[in-house]
Amino acid sequence: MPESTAKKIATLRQQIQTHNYNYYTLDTPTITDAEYDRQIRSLRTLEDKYPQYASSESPSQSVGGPVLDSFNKVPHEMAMLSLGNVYSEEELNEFIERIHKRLKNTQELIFCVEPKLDGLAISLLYEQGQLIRAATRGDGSVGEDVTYNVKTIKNIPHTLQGDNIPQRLEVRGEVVMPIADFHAFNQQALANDTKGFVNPRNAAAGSLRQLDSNITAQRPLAFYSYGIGIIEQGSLADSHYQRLQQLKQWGLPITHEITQETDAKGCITAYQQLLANRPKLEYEIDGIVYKVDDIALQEQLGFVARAPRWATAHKFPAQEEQTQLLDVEFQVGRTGAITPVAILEPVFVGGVTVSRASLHNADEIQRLELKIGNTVIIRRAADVIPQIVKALPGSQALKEIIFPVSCPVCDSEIERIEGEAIARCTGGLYCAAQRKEAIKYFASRKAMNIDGLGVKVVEQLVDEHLINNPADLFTLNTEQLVPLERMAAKKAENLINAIDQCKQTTLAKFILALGIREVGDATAKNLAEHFLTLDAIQNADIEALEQVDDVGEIVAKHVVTFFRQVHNQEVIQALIATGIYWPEIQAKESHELPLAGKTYVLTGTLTKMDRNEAKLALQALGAKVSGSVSKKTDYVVAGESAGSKLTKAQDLEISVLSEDQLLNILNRDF
Ligand code: 5U1
Repeated sequence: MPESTAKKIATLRQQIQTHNYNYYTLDTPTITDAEYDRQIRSLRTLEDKYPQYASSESPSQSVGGPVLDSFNKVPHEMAMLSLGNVYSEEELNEFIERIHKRLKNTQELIFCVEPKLDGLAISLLYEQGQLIRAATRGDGSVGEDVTYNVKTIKNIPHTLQGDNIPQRLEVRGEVVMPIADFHAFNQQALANDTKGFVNPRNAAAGSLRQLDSNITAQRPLAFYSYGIGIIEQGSLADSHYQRLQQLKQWGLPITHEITQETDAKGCITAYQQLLANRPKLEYEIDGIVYKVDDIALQEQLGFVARAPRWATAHKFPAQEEQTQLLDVEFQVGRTGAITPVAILEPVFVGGVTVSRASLHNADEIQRLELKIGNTVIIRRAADVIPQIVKALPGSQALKEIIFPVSCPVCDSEIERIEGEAIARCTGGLYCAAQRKEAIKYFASRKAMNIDGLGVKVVEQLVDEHLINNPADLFTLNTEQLVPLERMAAKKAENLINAIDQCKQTTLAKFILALGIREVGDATAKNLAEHFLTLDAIQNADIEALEQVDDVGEIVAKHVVTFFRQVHNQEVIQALIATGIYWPEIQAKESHELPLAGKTYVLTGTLTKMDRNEAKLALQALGAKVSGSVSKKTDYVVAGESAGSKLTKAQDLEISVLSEDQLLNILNRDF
């Protein structure tokens, strides 16, 4: 074994510890993440190759340890206490009053004021500057040994840096999952179809209490110190605030919002400032802690009933409460999106009374396994809309939640495209919820181009009940318009003329103006040129629609469903009855093209051109290209990994072409 190996390992460990300190304590990394990863990898490679140098203190150990059967019990040498609470300025004054009384003095007190993190309390034991054990709080007297797990938390130093480090030092603090990491973790869980966590606190607790520390190592946890337990053979400052600064010097993280305040007034100002800043903090907090700063006074005050007399927590309004799910309503948005909304027994949470919460879509109801009558947990983090995070397991369930099949506003069909989360009402022209948007779109420049019928005018016309759908525009007269805001007689007259003039249009613009989902101007033009008449488009089935350039299965379904709605048909008839007209479209002389009258289906992966290119090239030669195989199909072009369409073609004895055969046809000199 080369003599320099031990030295190499020691140097790498030292370098990595310095980078950890620079990154986590000083917030000023001096190397890139990639370089840091390279150093960790080099160290691990050496440690794997020369196991005689393995050390539990090595920074490489922050990837996890052996899988345990259970956690060992750890008796705390000094009990881990809990905190009393105050809920108002008055109660804070009483707390301070009690301290003055006990100390038998009235001199001004200095308080160290810290955010109260909403995580999991732990104790870290350092001997000769090395982290040798980490334990949960447990019942305050006995905790659980979570050393392997804690060593994976990136901002916890395995070795303290600097001078005057006591021989034995117990540091206490909170493990949290930062809010941004919590959201990213849940997002990933959703994508992987695995369970996420209800809130950052549960995420921290669930991640830390893993018997396999390799799992903990993959969780984005962070630690912040708030106090000291045992100190042996070493002395520390006699101010709590200074002690926290000392911990920071040694490489232990502390929160950024720690201040020193004088008496109640300063404490209350700090409370209000922290509460206002709460939405911007990187970690979740549930209050503020006021501590007598002078350690000698702390010792004089002592404890009562397992809580110190020298400290108290001032809680913020709770961000989670439980209540009952009374019902679910289905709201229809401006674009027809159907949103389930939970109706709740009103509950005070996050500083406001909440009686409704969006359930977003049908998948969310399923994910939460929600039933009417359930007791649910409502979460309203500051400035965030209220959310149902969980139904309490085993709570009463009175009724299933049934997603409607027809629109609760206009009774048109509700459509949900496979793979899309949102369900939508298809009564675009008629539905009262979509009225304003439908009319604005109808009148817009690229559709019917009604000059002077802007967004504001449409809104007033609908609000004043002068129109309910686009056809009603053609019944308006100047007398009805003049009383509207900023509508002089001349303007009203111009608008009536513009409405009248728009009647002369094109079939493509009329189709576009109907506002069918995913039918933009190019698709509307293709539909018009392909089918030539409105009747033909209205009567086309999915297969026929799929013959049109740029129309796939989804758009074809939207078109069919739109025209199937009786209410939409009625509005279209009313529009035509107003005298809207367009010039007849001449059919393109496609029968003269070489592939006229032939229907092709493309399936599987084409390697020499993409599917759309092939479709356009075939259409340019007069062929129809369909998305599905039927008796009407003449040829199926089968690319790599062709599946059910190829099988169907074989069953129906339809000619199957390879990609090369297709290329021969496209390149032929007709
Ligand atoms: N910031 C902070 N949180 N926290 C929690 N300080 C703090 N101190 C605590 C607890 C339970 O207890 C000591 C005062 C004993």
